[in-house]
Amino acid sequence: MSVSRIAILISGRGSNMGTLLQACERGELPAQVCLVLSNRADAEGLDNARRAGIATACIAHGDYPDREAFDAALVRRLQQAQPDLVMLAGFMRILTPVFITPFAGRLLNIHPSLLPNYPGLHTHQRALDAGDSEAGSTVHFVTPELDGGPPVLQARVPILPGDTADSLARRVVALEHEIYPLAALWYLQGRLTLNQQGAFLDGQKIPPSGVPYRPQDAVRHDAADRSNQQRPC
Ligand code: NHR
Ligand code: GAR
Repeated sequence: MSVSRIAILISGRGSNMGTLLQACERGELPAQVCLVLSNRADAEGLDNARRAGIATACIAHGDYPDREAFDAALVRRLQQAQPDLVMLAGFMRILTPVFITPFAGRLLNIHPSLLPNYPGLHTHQRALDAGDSEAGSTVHFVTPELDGGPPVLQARVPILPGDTADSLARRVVALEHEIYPLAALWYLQGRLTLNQQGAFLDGQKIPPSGVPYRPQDAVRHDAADRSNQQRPC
């Protein structure tokens, strides 16, 4: 398979970005990260990307008069990098069709809830407040409807007694580090597509909550080893 180009948009820590970089470096993804783009100059993830020798850019939303002008600047910079796939990884600005239209069908987000539950912000606190027994994360195609694009892949974690939003976020993000590279692999292999009817994996319509994640499908060698220990074959 030829080497594809992934662009990643971040606003903060960038731990999901880090696992995607690592998967590319280890050859687990047939891709290179062609650009890491942040809307915040102080995003921790930018430093990590620079240290890894990845091209980075910062486009500060405050420098633009409105969302559309900001989005147009993002599009211009991204188009220079010629990505095959654009991945939002903790990117915190709502995007308008000015951004989404040029990348429709090759734009993914990872959202820390069991979509369609809890689109938007503060997902973990909302799950705790509702007394839910499970939380999780969903990879979905991005459309103009916030966190409303077709789900691709979903992982669940239990909510445990004494959990706080922080403890729950830690449990969820550990699984995000497995599912986001896997969704990227499916996309780069040409197995994952979006059309007017929704999201498809291997020609099959993906269910409304996404494909349920199975640890044995993990891209990471060490994650796969762990699941083999749980399920000897
Ligand atoms: N844009 C569109 N059109 N569709 C989606 O599905 C998007 C999107 C932009 C970002 C990520 C999303 C998440 O996973 C995402 C999905 C930011 C907000 C938000 O309210 C909500 C959801 C997401 C990202 N942002 C505030 C805003 O005014 C700013 C909040 C802040 O800066 O802290 O843009 O959760
Ligand atoms: C992740 O849990 C991601 O799902 C969530 O923020 C975290 C980012 O972590 N995304 C959003 O809340 C988007 N609004 P990271 O920066 O370490 O990858």
